[in-house]
Amino acid sequence: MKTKVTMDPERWKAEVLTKYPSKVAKKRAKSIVVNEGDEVKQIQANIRTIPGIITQRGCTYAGCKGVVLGPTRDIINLVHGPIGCSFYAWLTRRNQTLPPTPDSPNFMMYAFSTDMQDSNIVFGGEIKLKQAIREAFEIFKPKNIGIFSTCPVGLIGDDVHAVAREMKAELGINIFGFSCEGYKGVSQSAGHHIANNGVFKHVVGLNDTPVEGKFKVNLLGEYNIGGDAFEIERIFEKIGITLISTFSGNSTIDSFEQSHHADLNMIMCHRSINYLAEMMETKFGIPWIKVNFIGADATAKSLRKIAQYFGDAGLATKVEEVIAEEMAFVAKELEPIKARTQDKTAMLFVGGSRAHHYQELFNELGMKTLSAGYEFGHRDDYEGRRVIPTIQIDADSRNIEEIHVEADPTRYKPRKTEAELKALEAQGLQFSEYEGMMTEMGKGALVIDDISHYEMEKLVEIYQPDVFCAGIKEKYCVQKMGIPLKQLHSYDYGGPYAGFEGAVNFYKDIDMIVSTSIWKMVKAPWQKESVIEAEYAL
Ligand code: CFM
Repeated sequence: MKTKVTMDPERWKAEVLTKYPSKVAKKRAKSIVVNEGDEVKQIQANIRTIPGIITQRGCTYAGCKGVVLGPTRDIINLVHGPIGCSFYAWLTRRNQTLPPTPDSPNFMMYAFSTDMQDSNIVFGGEIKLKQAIREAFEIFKPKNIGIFSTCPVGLIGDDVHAVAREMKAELGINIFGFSCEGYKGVSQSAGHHIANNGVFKHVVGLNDTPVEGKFKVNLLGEYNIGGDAFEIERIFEKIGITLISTFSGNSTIDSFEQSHHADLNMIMCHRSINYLAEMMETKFGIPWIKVNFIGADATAKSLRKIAQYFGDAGLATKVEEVIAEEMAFVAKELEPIKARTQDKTAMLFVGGSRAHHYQELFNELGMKTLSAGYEFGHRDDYEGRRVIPTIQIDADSRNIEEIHVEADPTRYKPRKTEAELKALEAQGLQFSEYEGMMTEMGKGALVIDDISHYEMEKLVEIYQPDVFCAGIKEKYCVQKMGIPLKQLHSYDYGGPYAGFEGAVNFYKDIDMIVSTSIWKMVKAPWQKESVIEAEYAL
């Protein structure tokens, strides 16, 4: 077994910070925290990346168009902007969808853009936007069109909302706009919030036709990367849980319109969608709980929470039956793998929830998470929602509309009485709560927000994890350092990793990754043979 260099994490932090100019070091120091274990320390998050630092982050438009609305198939997501922004968002996120019939509306394989040119930037792009909407309507006859603003749209002042209203009246379909210009926030996180607001204002609750089912739920913050939603749907169907809508993996606008009929909202990715759950609770009276279907144990735990909430003996029995059956399969698959993965180490730097959720799967494999962080999580995603009242609202956050929501005069219906909620809480079911990543991480783990490329290289160099989890931008840099990288945004075209079958897929993939030394054997040409160097002679 290889011996690993271990450096005290506080020393690692101090050494890394010495390489920055003093002002930068002071700022970065607050975003790098050595986890205490019992007491959660404060971490700085959701602030601007320091110019010049290579960040993992994406833009606000990516969070709105790509992340939240991207996986919804029956809407034309029209990008108002230069073509590059569309190309960037075109099927790069690997969310899958399954239309019920071959001719059900599905526009996900297309990229729609107004393809703004210089003249549109100078003279305005609203006319071109209207033409694009008419053209898209004529060709595809969609029931819904969403307009997504890219940076220049905000800079020149095109009013996408006015265009949306005008075209909605002209064409008689639902059309709405998002002011999700890339620069609107410090990361994609702002785009999530803007998308939540838009979907809530323009879609949720439009269809009052009742939905059949005894246990009706919505799943929020599940985006069907690599088919995750299909596995979760399989489990729900097996149990008899009616999933009205997933925001937004394998989803339709039609299902969002009926989502207010659910009796429980479950949040997977807290960062991207907690706003919608809060607003639906205020307006319709639907309580929300935090769940996690990444990890077999976590899946079982989440299913038990659903059974506990509904308090139905038949449902509870069925849940236990399904867990027993699925876990028998999981345990059988895990056993031989765990012998190889036990005590190996991992690092996770992804988005705003997976860096936390995937630690569950590594725990199941007997692997230790040495370091983890989000690209754009907020303090509540690290420290738990209890810190929300203490988070200072800065100008960047104020930039994003907070919509005022009230109870719907006719449709608000509390799903449980106060006494019932209290009783459930006494049994350990937490409502409107997320405890964050840090409470579940070990003492001494390095928690780093918006990690810089330099910090990532230093982590890999010093701690030599057996696997580093991040995205495509990090992949080849880390692998060139001899450490395998597993993409947790796209799954490297593998997956699903959610639920029980997904957990087994993940065990197998990680087993292969940590059991090979191939990346250590790969040497760049200049590392194995002499090279000729030359200089310019002036
Ligand atoms: Fe939520 Fe996501 Fe994530 Fe996210 Fe994302 Fe994603 Fe992600 Mo890539 S919504 S925060 S903005 S779980 S696209 S499906 S994988 S960074 S950790």
